Amino acid sequence: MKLDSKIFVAGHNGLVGTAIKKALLSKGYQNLVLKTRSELDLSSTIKVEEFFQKEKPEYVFLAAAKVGGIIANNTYRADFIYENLMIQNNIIYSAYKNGVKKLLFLGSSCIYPKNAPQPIKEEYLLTDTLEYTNEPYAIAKIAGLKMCEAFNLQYGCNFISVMPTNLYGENDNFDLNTSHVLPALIRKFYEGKLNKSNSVEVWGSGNPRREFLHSSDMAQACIYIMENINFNDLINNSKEIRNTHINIGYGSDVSIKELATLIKNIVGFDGEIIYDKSKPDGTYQKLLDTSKLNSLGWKPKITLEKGVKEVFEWYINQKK
Ligand code: GFB
Repeated sequence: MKLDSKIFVAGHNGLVGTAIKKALLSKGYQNLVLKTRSELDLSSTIKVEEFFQKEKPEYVFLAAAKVGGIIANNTYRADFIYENLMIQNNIIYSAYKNGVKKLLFLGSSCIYPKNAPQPIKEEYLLTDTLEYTNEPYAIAKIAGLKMCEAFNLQYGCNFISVMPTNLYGENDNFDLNTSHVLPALIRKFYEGKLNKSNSVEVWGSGNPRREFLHSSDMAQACIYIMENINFNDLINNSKEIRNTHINIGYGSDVSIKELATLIKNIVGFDGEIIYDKSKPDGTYQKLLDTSKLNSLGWKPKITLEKGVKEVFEWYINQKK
C-alpha cells in the first residue's frame, strides 16, 4: 500500500472504521474514499457496484457491519443476518469485479463454537454448535470469511479475513439496549454516580469471561496486515485449504465481574453491583489464540485499564 493508494474504508463512522481512518491518516495515507450511510447504501447491490466502477479503490477495509451486544443480536436476528450478508456480498463481489488489490474483511470471535477449547485457534471454526444468541450474526461472518477464501482460491484474489475479539474504544455505541458490555457499564456506573444511586445492575451472572481489545490496537493490526501480509502467507501445503483467517486479540481475558469492578473503580461509583440473572450470559468464554498473528509480527499495546480510562474520558467529554 503506497501513501497515495486509493483506500476505501467501508464503515468509517463505526467503532473500528473510525480508528482505521484515524490511524491511516496519521501514517500519511491521504487518498481515502469515505462514504456516509446516506451517500452510499452498502446493502444495495446496484449502488455498491456503481460506486466501485466509478471510484476504483485499490484497497478496501470492510469494517461496515450491523453490530450490537448480546440482547440486540438475539432480538434482531433477521436484521443481523440479512444486513451483514448483503453488505459483505456486495463489497466482496464488487472488489473482485473491479480488481481491488487487497481487501480486509472484519469478522468476529463469535464465529467459533460456543464450547470451543480455550484459547480458540483458527482451526476450531465449524467444529461444533454456535452460541444461540448470536448465531445469525456469526453465520453471516462465517459466510464472509468463506467467501473471501473462495474468491482467493478460485480467482486469485488477495482478500484477508480477520476475526477480532470483543472490541471497545472511542465512538462506541452507548445505548443501553443495543450496546456491548464495556460501553454499557461505563454509562451505567457514570449515571449511577451522578444520580447517587445505591446500586447498578449488571446483566447475567457476572461469571462469563471476555477478552477486550482497544479499537486503536485493532486498527493498527488491520493496517499492519494490509501492509505486510498476503493470502499466500496464510496457506499451508494441504490440498484442502481452509481456516486462512487471522484471530486478533489481546491475549488474556477477564470475568464480567472483574470488568464491572474495574469500571466501577475508574468511574468512581461507590454503590453496590447487582447481577440480573434473568439476562443471558451468552458464551462462557471466548479467548482467542493469537499465535498466528504474533508469528506474523504484531502484538497489542493498550492494557484494559488504560483503555477503559481513555474511553471513560472520551465519554465524559462527549457529554460536555
Ligand atoms: O458485550 P456483550 O453484549 O456481548 O455481553 P457478547 C458480554 C457479557 O456481558 C454477557 C454481560 O455475558 C452479558 O450478559 N453484560 C453484563 C452485559 N452487563 C451488560 C450490559 O449492561 N450490556 C451488555 N451488552 N452486556 C456479542 C455478540 O456477544 O459480542 C456479537 O452478540 C459480537 O455477535 C460481540 O460477537 C463481540 O460477547 O456476549
